[in-house]
This record gives sequence, structure tokens and C-alpha cells, in this order.
Amino acid sequence: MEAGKRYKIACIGAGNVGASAAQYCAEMELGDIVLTDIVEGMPQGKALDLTEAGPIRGYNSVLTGTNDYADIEGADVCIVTAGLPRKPGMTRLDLLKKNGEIITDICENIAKHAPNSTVVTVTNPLDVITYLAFKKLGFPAERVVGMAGCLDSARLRSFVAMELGVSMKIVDTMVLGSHGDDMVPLPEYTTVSGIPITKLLPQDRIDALVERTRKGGGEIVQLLKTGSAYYAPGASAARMAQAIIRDEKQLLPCAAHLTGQYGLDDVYIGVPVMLGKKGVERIVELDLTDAQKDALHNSAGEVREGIKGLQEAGIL
Ligand code: TXD
Repeated sequence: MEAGKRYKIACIGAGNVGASAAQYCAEMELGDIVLTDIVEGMPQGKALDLTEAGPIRGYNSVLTGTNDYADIEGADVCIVTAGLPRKPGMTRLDLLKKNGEIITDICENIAKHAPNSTVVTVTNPLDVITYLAFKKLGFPAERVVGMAGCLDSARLRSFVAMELGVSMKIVDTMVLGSHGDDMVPLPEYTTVSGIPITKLLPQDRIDALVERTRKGGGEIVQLLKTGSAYYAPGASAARMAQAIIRDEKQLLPCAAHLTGQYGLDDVYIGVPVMLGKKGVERIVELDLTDAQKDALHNSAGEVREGIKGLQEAGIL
């Protein structure tokens, strides 16, 4: 963190996750925040509403809303949540193409107006979209990183804490792989004050918590009936922005560009990443069991399928 510098965070997509990320960034006073969306008035309204919460919550971030990408000029971090939800009758591939077009347009604008920023992608399908963003932005891979593992691990951490009746603050975990059903949780790296949960819980309970994490997004969708999770996703994106802006060198699970690590090349997938002011400053390679390695490779296979879909559609 440079002394005296005011940082700027652009939340591109001011829907549920984007606005929630903006709120958490403001609460942590990470910098000034620009909410951007195609819907006229909505980002402006949310920015004003969040500004009016400032005196009560005691933050001094300046929040603005806009429909004009020129306003993201000079952003240090761009959090990209823009996209469309899947509509009835739409296949996964239809959604990928639609969101692929949206992300392509956004990346052109980020490259033009915030060429030195670090980009945190959130839009689904996360790993494929992050790869697309990396290709379209033309930024070094260090400055393009995807948010999913932070959320998946936060879910597992909260489930473990609830199960054991301990504070969430003392539960830590690492979740690898792509976002969704193909995630690869690592129970032996899931600890309570340093004690692996494999020593605290029977295998069937660990399996149940891992399964609940895998389906974590769906559980919320079912309860909400309309829309999907946004508090924890927003908090996770803000957590990554915090690690970057404050140069924390935090080890967080993030979608990063692999170039041979874990035996995978030229794909984005969730791995432990050291996040600091340069973005992805290091990718940590853990010793995995053969089953975990296979699961990670399966996960990467799914991501490659998505990338192929974008290539066939002429988007990549
Ligand atoms: O772990 C993760 N990565 C995720 C991902 C966790 C939760 C949500 N995840 C995905 O994030 C979700 O599947 C979506 O793809 C995004 C955003 O979810 P959110 O719940 O915030 O969706 P909303 O509320 O529909 O917001 C999307 C906004 C909406 O306001 C649109 O008007 C806007 O995106 N949008 C655009 N903004 C700017 N520019 C363009 N072109 C654009 N198109 C749509």
C-alpha cells in the first residue's frame, strides 16, 4: 500500500454481487469505488445509497455510479461481475456465449481505461470466463485472477465451524479445482487452530460437509427462489481486492493461469495463490494424492471444454 495514495476500485456489473462487493470494499475503506452497469440509474442509485450509509458505518470511501467506462479511468482493481443469469430454455453453452460477448466488451474497455489494473473476475462459468478475460485483456497473467475458491473455502469453513461449534475465525481450508461440482476440497489441509479436521471429525461427517460445500450455490438458490448468493460472493471478491491493494501476500485459493504447475498448461483453475500488489505473485504447488490430482485434471478438462465452446463460437 503506497502511503498517501487513494486507491480506486471499479465494480463492473452493479447487480447483487457487484454491489455487495462494493459495500464490503467501502466498509474496509480500500479506496474509492466506481459502480458500473449498463442499466441506467441503477449503479448511480446504489452508489448514492451506499454513500448515505457512510456516516453511520464510518467510512470515507467516495462511491460513484456510472454507465460510462471512461469513469473507471486509472482503477487499481476491477471486479468484474457483469453477466446474464441463465434463462429458461438456455443451455450452459448459450449462457457461456452470451456472457463471453459481455466479457469481451468489458475487457476492451478495461484495457483502454484501466490498463494497469488487476482484474478479479467473478462472472460464471468462472474459470472459462477468467481465461477469456486473460486472452482479451492482453495483461500479464499475474493481473488476471478469478474468484471462486475464496467463496468455496469460506463455505466449507463455515460448515466446519457450525459442525464443531467453534469460531469461524479459527477454521482454515484450501479448495482447489474449478467452481461448482468439480471443486477439489482438501480435508487434510482443513484445520481448526492448526489441527486437521481429519483428527476431529469422522470421515462420513467430513464427506457430508464437503458435499454441502460442492452444492453450496444451489442450496442458496433453492432457498432464495429468485436469484443466487451474493453476500459471501461479494465478500470473497472484496477479500481478494483487499489482499491486492494492501499487498498482503495472502495465500488464497483463486483461479490462476497455470503454465505447467500441477501438470496443467494454459488453463485457468483454482489453486493456492499468493496475492499481493502485483496480483498473483506466486502459485503454490501442494502435494496431492493421486485421487486429488485426477479430480483436478478432470476439473481442468471441464474448463477446456468451455474454452473449446468459446473458440467454436468465434469468441476466443
Ligand atoms: O463464485 C463465483 N465466481 C460466483 C459467480 C458466485 C456468485 C455469483 N457468480 C456469478 O456472478 C453469477 O453466476 C453471475 O455470472 C455473476 C453476477 O451475479 P449477480 O448475482 O450479481 O447477478 P446480477 O444481479 O444479475 O448482476 C449482473 C449485472 C446486472 O446488473 C446487469 O445489468 C449487468 O451485470 N450487466 C452488465 N454490466 C456492464 N456491462 C455489461 N455489458 C453488462 N451486461 C450485464
